[in-house]
Amino acid sequence: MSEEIRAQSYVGFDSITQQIEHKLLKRGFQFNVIVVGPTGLGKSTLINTIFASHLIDSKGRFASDEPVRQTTEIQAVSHVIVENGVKLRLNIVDTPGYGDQINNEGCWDPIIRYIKDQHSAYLRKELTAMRDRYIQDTRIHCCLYFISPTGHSLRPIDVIVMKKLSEVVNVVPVIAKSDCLTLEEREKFKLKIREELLFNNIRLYPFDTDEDDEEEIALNESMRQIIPFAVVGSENNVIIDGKSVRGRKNRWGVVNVEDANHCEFVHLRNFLLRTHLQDLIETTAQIHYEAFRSKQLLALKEGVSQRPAATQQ
Ligand SMILES: Nc1nc2c(ncn2[C@@H]2O[C@H](COP(=O)(O)OP(=O)(O)OP(=O)(O)O)[C@@H](O)[C@H]2O)c(=O)[nH]1
Ligand SMILES: [Mg+2]
Repeated sequence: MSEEIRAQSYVGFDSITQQIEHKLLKRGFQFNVIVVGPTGLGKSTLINTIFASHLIDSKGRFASDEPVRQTTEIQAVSHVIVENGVKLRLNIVDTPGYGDQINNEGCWDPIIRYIKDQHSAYLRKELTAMRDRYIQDTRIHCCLYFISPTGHSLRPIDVIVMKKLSEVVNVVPVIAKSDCLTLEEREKFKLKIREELLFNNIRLYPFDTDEDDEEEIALNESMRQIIPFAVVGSENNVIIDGKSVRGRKNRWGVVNVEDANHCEFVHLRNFLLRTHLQDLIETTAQIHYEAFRSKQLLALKEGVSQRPAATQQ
């Protein structure tokens, strides 16, 4: 085709990408994260560290400057954060840590129930005759699972809870308080955890799909080489080389949370917000919610077909 003919036949549908972008920017995005794990491992602290610069309260100070308190109930907090005109509605669900009781049997039930309840609420809204144009999405897109920095192996309860969670949500494991481990201990522990996950047949996020191109598959593979992220959280700043940075002082020195040589906090934040945000949202809808939805609808259908004919109309 000559240039001239091509120019004449141009109708402009390639602008659809700008049209979509315009709509999406107006609508904004929703991202819901839950933190789960044994008590006192720094779940509340890490969440505040990830979104630290954004979670400024009305008095202009960091919202959680007050001392961290033990979390006693499942608690969802919403924030709207904006970067370069992109609006992200963030739901952060903090959960009480478990592990204090001698018998921890069933301690994960309220968390699984909470995640399923969000699927159920979405399904109900989807099934109403006059459904909303945009259903408010409270489905959990990512579950950060906190592993204790023992340096040995996963505890039986970690295996049970991660297995249960991975059936309903994207699970991303992190080694909490990794400043308690030396770099060698940390690497050994990570290998051990990966082995144990494999042994126990726990399939964690990210998943490769048929749609993924080579680049996406390579990115996922490189993430699997890092996961579980060895993180350090802090709500306070420390002075390093004359600069105030988010960090912790311990017996051996100072840890700069944002320094990739000190811990993998930045890798985790990039993974959640820069590289896998959209995929976490999509995977939730296409895999976890879809499985829930089809199970519910099939059960409903079976219920109907088992009812006596007279009551079926
Ligand atoms: N060394 C070290 N301490 C940390 C880290 N993160 C948090 N802490 C400390 O650990 C304590 C508990 O932190 P929280 O964030 O309350 O822990 P949590 O997991 O939310 O605890 P629960 O709500 O009781 O389940 C606090 O004193 C934190 O300062 C970390 O990365 N390294
Ligand atoms: Mg807490």
